[in-house]
Amino acid sequence: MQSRSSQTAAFLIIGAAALAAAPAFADITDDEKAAKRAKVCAQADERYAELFPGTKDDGTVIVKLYKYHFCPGDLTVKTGTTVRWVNVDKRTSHSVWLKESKINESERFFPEEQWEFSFQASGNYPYLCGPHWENEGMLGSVTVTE
Ligand SMILES: [Cu+2]
Repeated sequence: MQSRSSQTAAFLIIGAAALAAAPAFADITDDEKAAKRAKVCAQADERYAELFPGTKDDGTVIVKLYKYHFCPGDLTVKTGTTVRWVNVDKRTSHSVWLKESKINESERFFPEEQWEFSFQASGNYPYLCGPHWENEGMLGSVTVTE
């Protein structure tokens, strides 16, 4: 039988590993972040093509959600454009929250689900994923032009 002290030691080690893992996104340089984003977003494009083959271009702009990234992270569209956020992850649910614009957070949406918003006024719309912005840095922005 394990002694109480070895159980405590094991618990502390797990705790330290969790702490070390949590803010990993903040410890890498901007160049490393950009390289990681490019890699993740290339995978997201492949996932989208697999999951939604032959999707017609109806003028809606697609943002994929994959591995704690919005792909693309920053987007510029014209007034009146609908943006569709599509979760192409395998397990993780996400949300889209245009918090600074005082627009309610979307429902959490699961792999292969989506959420849309039509931008009717020009401006800059930063947004975040409710469950992942803080620990994973899952953030994006839409710039809407006239
Ligand atoms: Cu998320």
